[in-house]
Amino acid sequence: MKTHLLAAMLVTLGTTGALAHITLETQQAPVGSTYKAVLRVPHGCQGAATTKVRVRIPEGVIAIKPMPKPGWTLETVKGPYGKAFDYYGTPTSEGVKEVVWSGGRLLDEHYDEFVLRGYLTSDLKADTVLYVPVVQECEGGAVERWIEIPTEGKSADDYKYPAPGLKLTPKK
Ligand SMILES: [Cu+2]
Repeated sequence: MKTHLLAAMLVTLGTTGALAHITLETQQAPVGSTYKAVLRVPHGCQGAATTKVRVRIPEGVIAIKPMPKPGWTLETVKGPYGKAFDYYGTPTSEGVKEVVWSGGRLLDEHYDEFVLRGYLTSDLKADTVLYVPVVQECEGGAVERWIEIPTEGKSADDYKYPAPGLKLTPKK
């Protein structure tokens, strides 16, 4: 009886573990619009508590404003973009390229969300998927890199650590 229960639990954990990746709450948005990215962190690193979440801002996403999080230190890394993007008539050639929340402690058995806003420039291609690489660091030095970007013909399901994806739709 006990063995059965344990086996069933292991099967369940295995399944949810594979499905419970770091994902974006809203997985579709038009180019040429402001997008609120809610990153869902459903578990730690194989049982270890999450202590840092690093988000790399993809090229073409500008005017980033991360939401501060109580209990976490918020930092941004700024730098030049590959080109100047139009931001409501203002050419914008540099800005936030990475957002880091650190110093908190999100237990493996808990769930949390990390939020930022950004402008999806019209230079981004509609009808493609924009991937947002995220690195999750945990207690004890464990790291989970959600940075795998599916090659053509594959989907996030084909990967163990897919980057969260956002389907870009045509400008409204
Ligand atoms: Cu997972």
